[in-house]
This record gives sequence, C-alpha cells and structure tokens, in this order.
Amino acid sequence: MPTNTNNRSPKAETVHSPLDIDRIKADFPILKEKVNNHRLVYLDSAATSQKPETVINAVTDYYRRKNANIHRGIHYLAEKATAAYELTRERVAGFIGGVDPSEVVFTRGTTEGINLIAYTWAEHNINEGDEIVITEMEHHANLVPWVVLAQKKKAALRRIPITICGHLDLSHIDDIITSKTKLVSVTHMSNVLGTINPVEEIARLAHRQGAVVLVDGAQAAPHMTVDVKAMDADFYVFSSHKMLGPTGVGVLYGKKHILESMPPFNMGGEMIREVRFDRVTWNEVPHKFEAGTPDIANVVAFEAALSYLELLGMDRIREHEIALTRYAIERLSELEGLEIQGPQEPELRGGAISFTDPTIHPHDISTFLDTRGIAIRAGHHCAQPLMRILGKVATARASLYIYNDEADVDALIEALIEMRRYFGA
Ligand code: C6P
Repeated sequence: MPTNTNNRSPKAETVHSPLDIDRIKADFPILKEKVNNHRLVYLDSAATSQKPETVINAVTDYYRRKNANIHRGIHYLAEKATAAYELTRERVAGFIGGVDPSEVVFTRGTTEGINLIAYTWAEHNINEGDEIVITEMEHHANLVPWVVLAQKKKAALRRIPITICGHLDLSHIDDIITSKTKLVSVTHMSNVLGTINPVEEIARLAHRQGAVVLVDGAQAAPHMTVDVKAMDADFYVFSSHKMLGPTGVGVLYGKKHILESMPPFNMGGEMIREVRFDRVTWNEVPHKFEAGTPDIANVVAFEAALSYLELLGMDRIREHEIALTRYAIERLSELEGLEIQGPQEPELRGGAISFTDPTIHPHDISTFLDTRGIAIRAGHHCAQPLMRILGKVATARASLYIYNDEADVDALIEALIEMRRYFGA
C-alpha cells in the first residue's frame, strides 16, 4: 500500500464509497490462518488489532535498513532512524487533528500514558480536598491510578453515573463537576458498552470549573476521526496496538503549556539538557518525557499503520463499523434471551459488543466459539466496577474492525446457535 504523506486526513465527506473488505482481509496475513480447522474469524480487536503486511514489513525493514539509536549519533544510520522515528510523531500529530508534533509523547501504551499523568501532573496539582471526576464505565487503566492517587492525597474520587441504556447520565453533572474538581478523566469510547461519550461537552463543563481534562482514547482512536483541538482535551491517550500498529507503543498528547509545566516521569538519558553532580535541567518537550532508548522499531512501524488507516479514511472506517455493528446487533437480537449491553443505536456506539447468554457462562461461550475458529473475549474486560453495576461477573465480547464483514457476524451467530444446541440450552 502506498504511503500517504499528508499530515492530515482528508476532509470528511457525507457519502463515502464503502470499504473493500475482501481486499483489506487479503492485507492481513494472520487472517489466512486456520484455527481448529476453521477459517479464523477474529472478533477481538478491542483487545488488540491484527497487523497488515505493511506494518509487519515496516518492523523488519527498520532492522534491515535503518537500525541505530536515535537522537544520539550523528552517523548516517542514526540520522535515518531518528528521521523515521520523528516522522511517526508528525504523522500522529496530523492524525489527531493537526497538533504541534512537540505535543506528542511516545509511551508504551494508554496505561503508561495515564500513569505518566498521574505521577507527574496529578502528583503536583491534586491536593487534599480536591476532587477527581471519572465515569462508571472506565477501564482499570483510567481508574486504578485515580483510586490510588485520591487515597494518597486525601482527595475525593467522584463519578459520572451511567443510565440503564449505557450512556453517561449528565443530568446532575453540575453537582459532580464543581469548583473543587481538578481533573476530569473520561473514556472516549467504552471497551465494554461501546458507548461513545460526549467528550466535547464534558471538556467544556470541566474547563468552566477550571479542571484539566484527560480523555482515554484507547478504543476511539482506532475507529473514528479524532480531533483533540475540537474536543479541547488537555490530554488524550491511546495505544498503537489497537489500531493496526505494533505493541509497546502508545501516544500521550498534551497541550504544550501543560506538558512544559510538568516534571519528568522517568529519568535518564535524552530527557536532560544539562547534568551536573548537584543539578539537572530538563530537555524540551516531548523529549523530557522520553527517557532512555524508546521502542524505536515499533514507533517507526506505527507510521505504516497510520498510513493504512488514513488511506482507507477514518470516516469510511466509521461508516463501515456503524453498518456492521447494526447488522451484528440485529443478528444477535435474533437469539432469544441473549442480553446485549450498551446503546443499541450503532450511531452512538462503537463495534465492541458485550453480551450474555441466560444459561451459558461467557468463558464457555468463548471456549466453544474458539473450537469454530472464532476469537472473542470473555471476562470482566478490566472494568470490574462497571461489571458490578451491570450485575454481571463477566460478559462475552465480540469486537469488530476494518477486516470484519457480515460473513464474520454470520459465522458468530451460527456458532452461537450450535453452542446452545450443544449445551442443551
Ligand atoms: N483494553 C480490552 O480488551 P493498553 O493495555 O495500555 O494498550 O490499553 C489499556 C486500555 C485503556 N483504556 C481502554 C478504554 C481500553 O479498552 C484499554 C485496553 C483492552 O478491552 C485490553 S484490557
């Protein structure tokens, strides 16, 4: 696939030509694998996505032709590796709405991005009596750091509740986000319910009270156009591995003046300006937050993932997923008693669809589907408080992406019908 050198996605159009899923499938070598003598039907992209040939090749190409440490050497390879690494930063800056590349910090993933903010910004800005606002649908990555920090600082952790339909209930938001609020940290898209949250509105309400806004984009960035400036997020975090890119790479976007005000997270090489035995000064952002040798090869290969997504177009990807989510919800609803979590309207949600069977445990569902070559996730999805609110110990979750089509959904439904016969349900 050719490389798109534009820094920004093409402007959204109202009508797009549909994605050619057969062609897309052909780009993903793993989809040719047989699992338990069946064609692999991969419905676990919310956990991690599969990788197209171009991304796999980009990793090996890096080691074959560019490998050197970055920002250190002044030889040919060092400069080549540095340029490739910094190109990804520029591409990320374009991908999230055309921000300044110095506002893009590479991390190991969403989890590390949130921890970085907790250990630096929050450690210095949240004090006794302050309040941190999250939602009831947070992944543990955007929950555990705040539970621990709130206890340490004697701050209060407040939460925006969810409605029975799986939306955020903003009816009492003025009582939740108040002048005591220092941080509002919300997921853009729930990994369990699929809900897309009104992060622009939440950011506006938070800023009115002087609070800082962190958006967990782990599930949104792979599936829809993200414009961090339009939503006015102070921080936006996501992971490469959920959006066709390699594991071990994440992005922390932060407004420059906030990043500049923060102390560093890890200390060591490259994040310093000058070191003496009694005094150290920090490098400029984003390098202040990238101590040590980063995951260069995988950051470089992440550029190929962004190219692939941008070539398809994030708006077309979203349209494909709305149509496929609609189809999946309709077909799952044919199975009597099957309970689907989250909003039923595909326009208001993503393609991570959690469901439960009245008599068959989610782990048994997943195990049975696996015998038919179908990969889904079962469990609490790292969202135990949400599971308690839903009254479930676990759910089964099928999650859709660009390489899924109606045939994959049909395979899921047929296997679920077969499973019910097998269990005598
Ligand atoms: N959710 C899932 O199966 P990392 O692991 O750091 O790349 O991403 C963490 C994370 C943060 N926020 C949300 C909303 C997420 O969905 C995830 C990862 C995966 O749902 C693995 S637990």
